[in-house]
Amino acid sequence: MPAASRLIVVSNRAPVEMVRGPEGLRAVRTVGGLAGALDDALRAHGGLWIAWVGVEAGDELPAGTAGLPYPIRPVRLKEREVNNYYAGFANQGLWPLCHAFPSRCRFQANYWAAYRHANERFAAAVQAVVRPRDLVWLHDFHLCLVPGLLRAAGVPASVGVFWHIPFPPPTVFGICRWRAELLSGLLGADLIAFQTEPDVRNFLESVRQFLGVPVSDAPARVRLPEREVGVFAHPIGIDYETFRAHGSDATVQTKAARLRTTLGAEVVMLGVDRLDYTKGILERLRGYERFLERRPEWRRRVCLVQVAVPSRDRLPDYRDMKRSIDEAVGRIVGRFTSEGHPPLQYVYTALAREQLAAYYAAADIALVTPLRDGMNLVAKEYVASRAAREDGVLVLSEFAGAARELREAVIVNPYDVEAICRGLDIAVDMPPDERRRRMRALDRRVATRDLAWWTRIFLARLAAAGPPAASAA
Ligand code: GDG
Repeated sequence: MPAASRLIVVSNRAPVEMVRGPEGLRAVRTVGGLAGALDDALRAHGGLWIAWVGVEAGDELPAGTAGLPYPIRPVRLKEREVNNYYAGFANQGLWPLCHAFPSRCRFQANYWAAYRHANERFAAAVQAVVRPRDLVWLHDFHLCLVPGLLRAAGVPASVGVFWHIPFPPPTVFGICRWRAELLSGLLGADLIAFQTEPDVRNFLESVRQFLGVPVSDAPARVRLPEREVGVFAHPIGIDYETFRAHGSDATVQTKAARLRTTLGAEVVMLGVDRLDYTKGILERLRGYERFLERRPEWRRRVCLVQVAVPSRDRLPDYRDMKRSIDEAVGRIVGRFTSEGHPPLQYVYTALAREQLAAYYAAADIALVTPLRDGMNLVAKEYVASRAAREDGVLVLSEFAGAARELREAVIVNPYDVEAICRGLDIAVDMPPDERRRRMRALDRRVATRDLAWWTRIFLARLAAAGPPAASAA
């Protein structure tokens, strides 16, 4: 890699958030695995991060802000722009579309105009700092038009995109009337990576159908008249060592033991999700309710802890879903509490990292049953947290990207209440030997394909995919 090559990470949200306090604006570090991995890559390459930081900030948050080893260039967006671009086109258009919930999609012309405008802002921010040979790494569905804008401006850097969420089949993607613009925008990149092979196939098929551009499968690529765009499946990993270390940390273990005593259950089950309809929380609760109906002997002995992190709660779909979940929780607790033991604990808040680690450590069974998910990091984090102990059962949706790698999990169809219930039967009845065998196999995969592996491979491919100036030397 050329020495002069810097890494420019571009994402909708930054690894810091500006918070207004009594002394004015303050930058607070947001926790998250992705930021941690990119920190290392940014330290190694040198570079910066371009993102929207929540409120108006200056032109640059210098290295050292909130402990970050690199500067952040905030993209300025007005509140109304954010509402229409982010809450509107991204969260009410592309998010349900890509997760195959077409009836939830709201595609409005003012949302699209704001999306275009915001993408122009992001592209301008890149253009203001980019130098020949830089590697520009764009993240996710908020920025589809940025690669096309950079290409049109003749930016001499390698441009790569990682798409974190699923890419739907053309029958679904085609519902969006701006499908051609979105695809053409993405094809401004040199390299586009998705979580799984089916996402790659869906993307290539959409390009073929809606743009009439030839595509090839092996290796996957789009054959534009003047150049090729590399496409590949690259499942995101987690910061394995940190989660593994947490899992055997004495303080975490003490907290986990205390948690188990409070819950008073022989078997602890755990769900951890952003409160989002794609995560299948309601369907999971129904499956659990069915399990308690069918296996009365377990009512006194089991407790499901469902952690739901508040998310997008100003959107009507999210508020309705929250109400339905509250009702289901009330019903299950009301129906099945016996001798003062409720078989369900519902935690509607974001937990501190160490507290989350204690929940992972306390859980005999993790229920990760999204209706559709790009990958699902919770599944991998649970495995890493239980690895040292070689015990624990993962019940995993067949529609999570993670199911393609984590085949030793108990795989269920999250739309089928009976299937979830059967999955829970298998999990509670699984003998220790089988639990160990499966957990070891899961652990091996999560350990080898960790976040550092993921970053390294993506950046190596990006450096090789770009214009000659970027891949030379
Ligand atoms: C998108 C895609 C893809 C959760 N609760 C708490 C908490 N978390 C952390 C988890 C995990 C992360 O949030 C959630 O990651 P997921 O992968 O499950 O889901 P999305 O947020 O939808 O992420 C997804 C991912 O991008 C990466 O490519 O896997 O498919 O949708 O890391 O640990 N963290 C803390 N407290 C909580 O209460 N601190």
